[in-house]
Amino acid sequence: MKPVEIYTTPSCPYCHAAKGLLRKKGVDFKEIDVSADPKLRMAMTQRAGGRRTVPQIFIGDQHVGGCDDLHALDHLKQLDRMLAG
Ligand SMILES: N[C@@H](CCC(=O)N[C@@H](CS)C(=O)NCC(=O)O)C(=O)O
Repeated sequence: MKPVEIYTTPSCPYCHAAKGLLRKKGVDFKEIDVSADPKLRMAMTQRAGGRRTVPQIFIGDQHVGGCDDLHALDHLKQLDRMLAG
């Protein structure tokens, strides 16, 4: 299983939905809370190719995108393959 990282803020419903999907799949992830650290949020934006919203999700080195992107990959049956590597 590839490492999964998710940048979040505590009050973000999209972040909770994305984490819920990962948990439902039994996927461990590293959560990076950017709510109190503008520098961390800037680093997230740079890593995410300019995207500023949370969540931003990475599987291994691959940028997945946000919550909608994660669910879309799952609907397309591509998420499990990406997670497995
Ligand atoms: N379509 C995006 C929506 C993400 C979104 O709108 N996130 C909100 C927080 S719930 C956000 O980051 N808003 C801008 C901000 O907080 O600065 C996704 O699926 O991830």
